[in-house]
Amino acid sequence: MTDSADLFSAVTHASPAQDAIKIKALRAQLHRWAHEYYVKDAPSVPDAEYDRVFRELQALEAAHPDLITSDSPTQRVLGAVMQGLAPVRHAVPMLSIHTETDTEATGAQAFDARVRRELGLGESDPPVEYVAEPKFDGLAMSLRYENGRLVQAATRGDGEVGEDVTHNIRTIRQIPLSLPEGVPPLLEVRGEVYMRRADFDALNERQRERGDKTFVNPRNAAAGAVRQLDSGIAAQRPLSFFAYGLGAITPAAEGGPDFRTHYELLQQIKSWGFPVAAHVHIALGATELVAYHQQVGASRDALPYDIDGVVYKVNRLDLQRDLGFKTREPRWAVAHKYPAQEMATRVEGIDVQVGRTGKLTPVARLAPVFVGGVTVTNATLHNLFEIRKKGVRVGDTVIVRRAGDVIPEVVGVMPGHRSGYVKNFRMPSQCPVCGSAVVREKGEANHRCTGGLYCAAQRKEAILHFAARRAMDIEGLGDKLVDQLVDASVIRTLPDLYRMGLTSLIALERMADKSAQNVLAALEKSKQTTLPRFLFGLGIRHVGEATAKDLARHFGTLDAIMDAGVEQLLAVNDVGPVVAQAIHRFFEQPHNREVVEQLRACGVTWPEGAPAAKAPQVLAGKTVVLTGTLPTLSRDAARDLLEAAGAKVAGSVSKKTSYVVAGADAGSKLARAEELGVPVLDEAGMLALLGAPGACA
Ligand code: 5U1
Repeated sequence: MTDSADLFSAVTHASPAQDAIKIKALRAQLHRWAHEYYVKDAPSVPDAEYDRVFRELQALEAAHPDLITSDSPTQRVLGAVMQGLAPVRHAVPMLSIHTETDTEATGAQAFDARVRRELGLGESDPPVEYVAEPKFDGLAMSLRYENGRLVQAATRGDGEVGEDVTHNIRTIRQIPLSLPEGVPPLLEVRGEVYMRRADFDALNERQRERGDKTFVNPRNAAAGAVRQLDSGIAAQRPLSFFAYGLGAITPAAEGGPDFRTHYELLQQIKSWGFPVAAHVHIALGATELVAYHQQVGASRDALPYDIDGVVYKVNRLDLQRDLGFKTREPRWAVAHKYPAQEMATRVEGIDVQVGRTGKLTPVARLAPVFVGGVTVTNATLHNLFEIRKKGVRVGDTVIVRRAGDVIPEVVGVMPGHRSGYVKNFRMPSQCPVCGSAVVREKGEANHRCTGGLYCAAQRKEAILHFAARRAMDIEGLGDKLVDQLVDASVIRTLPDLYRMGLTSLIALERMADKSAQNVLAALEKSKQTTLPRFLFGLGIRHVGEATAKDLARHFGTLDAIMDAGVEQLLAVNDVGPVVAQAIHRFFEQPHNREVVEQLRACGVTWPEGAPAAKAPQVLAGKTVVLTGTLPTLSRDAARDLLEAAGAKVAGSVSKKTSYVVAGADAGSKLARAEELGVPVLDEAGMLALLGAPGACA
């Protein structure tokens, strides 16, 4: 028996004919779910369910390789590495589009006037009907379907001959590999492959973390991905697609569709399963085109993708035919641009900013430049390695990019613009805000300030973390109040929380007497805490709840932890060199130690003692899900008890869940447990399992 047959036998014992039917059904289901997820943005099943069905299909296909078809969802990444990209002659040339860069009104008016003139329309004739669409900043693509199957994807190239990039385009989940019944036997869908801004940012962040080259903008990242020879690489670069037109298609005389308007054509493309922009709009005459340009321009920053303009097209296809072409550009369409999102300017200095989490970011101070619709004077350089990689120095002329609401960034240096010798930028060794030591962890690109509790830049974040439910659990001390307290200089460091009185609280805007008293009561209550909560609340890098618990269990007292060397810290369960270094460095900073001492002096206390004996690990290897409100235990207390007994507490129910502990008003998790036959316990059942006598409120 082969491996694949082994795999298969685990799935089903059905006959090959039944498997073939099942394979077809699973593919249809996966196609539908992928369309809902990637095209409609409306997922109808959890990812885990998609993965389960995908694996089921994979197993069935492994058992019946002869039934694998190129349009199966399992075949998006084929794994083959191409030798080069083959040329493809387009059946219908891929046209480019004439660009108007004029101001809003004149660009649209000039186009409308030209169309009217060429159509021989007079002043008394009604306005021309147009379709207005966003112009995506990506890469034009032609997708050829034969008998409903994707057979070829080609770039525009010179308009006549492009490159075959089918292997990469197949990895784009928004692009259907097969189309519904009834599509024309020959169909070429044309549109733009692009990268969403969030996907671009995440990709660059990953590149940065790995120390790899970052991409200049989403268009370049998309273009690079599309032209990869290895589709495995393209699959890791998240691409998207919008359709905006057709190329070759079965003629109406041979049973193909007979569209009357461009709008109708777009609706049909959409119903075949392709993403079409939501902002497509029918506009009457120049006035409505101008309004569209302004409206889309105003929301440009909020769009999840880059657009560099809008496109106006005459809606009636018979009028398009009348207008015809001029060289490679249609006379019936025009692109009307927006201000550029990338501009060149001079770096006048490099400052260092400290973020809320202590990260140091070098920021280029720039000669003011109008980019992406605003005047920019600062742009992020991300970190020292980015500066080195891009070779940015003070005095250089650089390209600045500002797209959407994201922080403007320096994406590259214009060669040959450096005047004379300028020193390389160096990161400061002390935090420019608080003077604490600056460190960079091994393998990390970012430098950080170590004065977490003391540094003014990190104050708000440190207080919020300290007050969080899983840390000191100070009810009522949220985002807004912390902002007010820090901005009004009531609080500078954590101990100030316990020093402030009613007067300073009620002096804050919109702070009622009762709320102020509640906050003070919550602060007072928080003074009685546990060592793990306090340790976690300090916000030491890499010290999450679990590590805080391990440290408390191992050392027993805070002083023992504060005085521990790296070697001693390494002896703690799950503490590796990076975490040990971070803890040691944190307590090495006199500022941080001082804050801890002051907190103790303010009355923050916890039971200390010898390293605690480990509770019996009666739930080792078990996964438990908590749902609903338990009669006596808080969610955190229940979690603590379960974890102390060795259980893993998870957020969702699966077949692997050992128990669900359900309280009042338990919802879908309880239903799911019952559906899967997972044992359900109440609080008493859980305590019995732990061998605990009970819990008080
Ligand atoms: N939305 C859209 N973008 N775009 C680009 N439509 C559109 N049409 C194009 C191009 C190059 O060309 C046709 C007018 C041929």
